[in-house]
Amino acid sequence: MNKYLENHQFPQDLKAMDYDELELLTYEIRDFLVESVSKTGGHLASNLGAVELSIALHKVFDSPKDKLIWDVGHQTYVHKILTGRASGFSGLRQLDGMSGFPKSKESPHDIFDTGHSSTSISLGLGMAAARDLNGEDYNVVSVIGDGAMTGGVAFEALNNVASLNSKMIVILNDNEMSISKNTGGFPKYLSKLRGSGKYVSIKSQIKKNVLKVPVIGEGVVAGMKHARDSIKYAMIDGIMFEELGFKYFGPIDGHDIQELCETLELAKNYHKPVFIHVMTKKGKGYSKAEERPDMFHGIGPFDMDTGLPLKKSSLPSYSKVFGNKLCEMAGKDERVTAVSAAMIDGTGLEGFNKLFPKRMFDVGIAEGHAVTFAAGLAKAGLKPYVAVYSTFLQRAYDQIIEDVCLQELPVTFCIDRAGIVGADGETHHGIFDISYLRHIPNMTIMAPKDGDELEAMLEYSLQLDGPCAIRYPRGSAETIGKTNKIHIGKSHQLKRGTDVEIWSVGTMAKIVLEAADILKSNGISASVINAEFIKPLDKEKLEKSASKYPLIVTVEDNMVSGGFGESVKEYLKGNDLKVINVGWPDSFIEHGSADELYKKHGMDAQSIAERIIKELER
Ligand SMILES: Cc1ncc(C[n+]2csc(CCOP(=O)(O)OP(=O)(O)O)c2C)c(N)n1
Repeated sequence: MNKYLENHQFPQDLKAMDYDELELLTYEIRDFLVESVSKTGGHLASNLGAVELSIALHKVFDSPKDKLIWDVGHQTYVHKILTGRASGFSGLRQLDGMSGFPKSKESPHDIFDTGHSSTSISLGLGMAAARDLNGEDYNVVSVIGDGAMTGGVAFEALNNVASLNSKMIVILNDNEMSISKNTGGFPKYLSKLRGSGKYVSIKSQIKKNVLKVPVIGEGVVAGMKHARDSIKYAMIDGIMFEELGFKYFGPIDGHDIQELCETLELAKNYHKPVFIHVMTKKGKGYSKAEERPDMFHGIGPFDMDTGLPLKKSSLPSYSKVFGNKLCEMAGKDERVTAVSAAMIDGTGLEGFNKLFPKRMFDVGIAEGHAVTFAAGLAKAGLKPYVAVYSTFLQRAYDQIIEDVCLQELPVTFCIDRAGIVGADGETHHGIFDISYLRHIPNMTIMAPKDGDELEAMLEYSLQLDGPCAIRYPRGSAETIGKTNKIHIGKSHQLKRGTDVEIWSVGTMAKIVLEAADILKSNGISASVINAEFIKPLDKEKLEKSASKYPLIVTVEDNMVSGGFGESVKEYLKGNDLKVINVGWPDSFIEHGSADELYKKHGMDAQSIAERIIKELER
């Protein structure tokens, strides 16, 4: 059935294939992608759009000697197929299975472990500069999407290209989409380039430009004789990329393999930085993904015929609870505004965007800017809510300190995907935020045990006149007992007990209550506290507990290092009791389901209970 996928060794066999065979290969790859991602879930639409580009790159370049660097890395499935990893797709994103992102430990063809956006040009430029210093000879190619190009880091790198002038190739994979429609001035500029119509023939323009180049000029022009006359390039003098020190080729059709290969050959032989603008269609070849590229950006297992997800929880997600509550608050308070860094849908703000479009600010993939922009809103009297995934807020650490906390501005960080996120793995787990926020002066940090408490905390945040963060996880919002009124720095007891006290942070309450049940069946009576506030600590309650229990255990979905538990330990230092901190260890946590990872790392109910039993036996 799979004539090419099964019977060839990639990438080497690509070199001998003609364009017709490569075309047939695109069909096999697309079928393979849709079928396997429908079973495992994953990033489908971006990969369907990058099939021809990935094939052309592996045909023209010699990976891993030549360095192919993929921005974000969610679009590397075809690259994985073409580097001998098709068989890994049955275990894609599963524990001990193949990662959904590039991993240098997985293959020498994966140059860098990526997951966060907009870094590929910086990395490529760094490698190109090192290559030149080392006197080596290989190509460096950075592939970046139009969404990722909205990130400031990408612009910093572009700015640096002119000073270094190292030979490298940047390929802009422009599908006019970030996760949803791309926004801002740069995408508008790209759309102008696409519609400029200033196409000129390859021969006259490239000859004109390339012949100026000593040493290689003649050779390149000779090579061009093989290029088809039909290829068009827009070599528009004075366009932004040219001004930045690149030779600009494009826009070209990213689904025409021959056009791609011929352009890449030219770029390979060019002596200066080259910028190739490639037009692709997100979701190409699978109608459901072409119609809803946003939905198929990242999707769980789905039915191939209908395109509908196989599993759907009857409970709302935390993102949904947040989005709905913010709409309610915005209806009553005109100061309420929302800021997103290209993640309106993921953070549950699509309803807010519809109801309050003027108060919804999507700033592009620009977390640092999002935070300072929110500081500006707050400074001018508004009440901004920055909805952002925990892992991506890492980008804005300095802005949080300098522009929000130092200024004591009432910006509320609604930190989604806090804790373990599962299949996206190392680059995406939100397990650092307590550690990177807790030590910042003026910051209040809360974590709800369930959806009702998330609503209560959001409501409470309205009256706070300073920086505040509310962290909540990926997934469905189950109700865990009753929700109390929120008071600054006040925790509440979820279960009474006499032998040990467990302080639970946020939604770990569910696992902690299960652990308490296991303890009970082992004759141990455990008190369970819902911390509610990570900062400030409920010092009064902690002091009482310290005099009552020989053992206090803290449980949080964050690194132990710098986490809530360490602040409890520090506060209770000198008391005659033991404090044990349960959280993620000092290592990067792999991909897998949340339940599997909790178990593997001693954070499931059974492991927590066993650890407590052992400790009490000592
Ligand atoms: C710093 C950071 N913020 C947000 C994201 C989430 N994210 C992953 S892919 C993506 C859109 C990327 O768009 P583009 O680069 O155009 O690639 P496409 O998926 O359209 O091929 C976003 C916002 C991220 N990976 N990194």
